[in-house]
Amino acid sequence: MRTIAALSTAVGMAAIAVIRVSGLQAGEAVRSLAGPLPTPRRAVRRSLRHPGDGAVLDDALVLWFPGPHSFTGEDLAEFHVHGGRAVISAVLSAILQVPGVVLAGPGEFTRRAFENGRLDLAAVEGLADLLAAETEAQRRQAMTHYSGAMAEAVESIRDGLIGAQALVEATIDFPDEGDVAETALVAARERLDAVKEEVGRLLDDSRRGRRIREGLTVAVAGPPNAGKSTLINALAQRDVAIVSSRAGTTRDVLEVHLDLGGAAVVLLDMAGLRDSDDEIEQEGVRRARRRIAEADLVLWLSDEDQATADPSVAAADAAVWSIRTQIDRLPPSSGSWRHRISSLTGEGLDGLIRDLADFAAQHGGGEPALIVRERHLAVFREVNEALSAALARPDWLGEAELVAEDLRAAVAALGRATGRIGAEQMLDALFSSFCIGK
Ligand SMILES: Nc1nc2c(ncn2[C@@H]2O[C@H](COP(=O)(O)OP(=O)(O)O)[C@@H](O)[C@H]2O)c(=O)[nH]1
Ligand SMILES: [Mg+2]
Repeated sequence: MRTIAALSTAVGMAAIAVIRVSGLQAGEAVRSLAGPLPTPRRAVRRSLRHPGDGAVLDDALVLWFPGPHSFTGEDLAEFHVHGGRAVISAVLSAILQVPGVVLAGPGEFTRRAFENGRLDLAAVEGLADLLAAETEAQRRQAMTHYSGAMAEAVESIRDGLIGAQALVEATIDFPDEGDVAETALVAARERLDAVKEEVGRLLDDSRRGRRIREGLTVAVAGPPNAGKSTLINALAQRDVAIVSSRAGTTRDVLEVHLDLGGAAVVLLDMAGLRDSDDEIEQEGVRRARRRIAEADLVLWLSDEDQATADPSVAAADAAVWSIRTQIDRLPPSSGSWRHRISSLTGEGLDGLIRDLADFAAQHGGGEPALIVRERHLAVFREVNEALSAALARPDWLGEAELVAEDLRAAVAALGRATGRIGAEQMLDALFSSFCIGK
């Protein structure tokens, strides 16, 4: 396998940049540029020289991690160089002159860590989430996955399943000892009940886990000119951290990522809901209605007292908060509103922010969850189905072989939570979500 090298820190001006090299030739790269290999895992200061003409390239820190005790499981070297573009480019191209060293592809360091058993699949996902984490809740959840929370949970569930399976299989092997078999099956069923309860608890918590990871979506809806965009801009000026905005066209849905007291909230600014002959506007309204249907919370904004919400809002699964806007211009005289605000004067905004933060903490905060991705959900649903199938069989004594088969299916499904799934495509997609150098 070829040795890979890449810049592992972000591109741009910085005090320090880290270049990593992993593979059989990593030691050779150190020797060519920096002289004898340093003591493992100790930073040493070296002049980096061009292997051809000996010209000094930079004054750097060099770290040497011999395999298998490195991030990738291979020999790995790190060069901590000055962060200028020309420095990085000179050092990297000198490293690439060492025979057998090539530029790494996206996620290739992490992929090697996975291939060499240094990280399981869920830990790789945790690392991807850690690099993408924008809020404290996301960071904590990603960190538990990176630290092996999934492997731990899987092991404890697997112990329960295998224990039950052994008991069931014993009754197949010794069919004549009826009483013993009955006792064994009762014990097996008890174990399975406990496992099923644990899996059910994890599944119940999965919505929250995915909300922490993806952010709670709050659709800001209302008729045109209700003040939707102005409210979102006003929130940006308040005590709320705007993490990022993903812009579309004005007719599209705009996502504004907020950090509300450590929880991720995605505000959706959307087209005003009304019937229109304009095709582009119709498309905007269609998209808005679709996002409303999937939102965790809908803010229905109106600057009129007698506004009826769009049917898509009434049909939404989510909670709907009615919000009367522009009260500085048009003081409300009636109507039952959860909040009355003016984005212009700021009246009512702090109350709305507090309410949103409480909602976010309740629905998308708290302790890290275990099921945080669609993939995890699919795995645990499959485990759950196999368990339910086993528990639903009326005659365990007569159907012991079938029960054992259900349990084998549950164990196999469970293995996919952390294991290698055969599906190369899924792995390719996961690793390409990393940048080059990760
Ligand atoms: N006086 C006043 N005008 C507002 C307020 N909020 C929005 N507006 C005005 O109402 C118009 C429509 O606002 P906009 O946010 O674009 O509405 P949207 O179509 O719902 O996004 C703009 O001219 C805003 O300046 C407010 O709280 N007070
Ligand atoms: Mg708008």
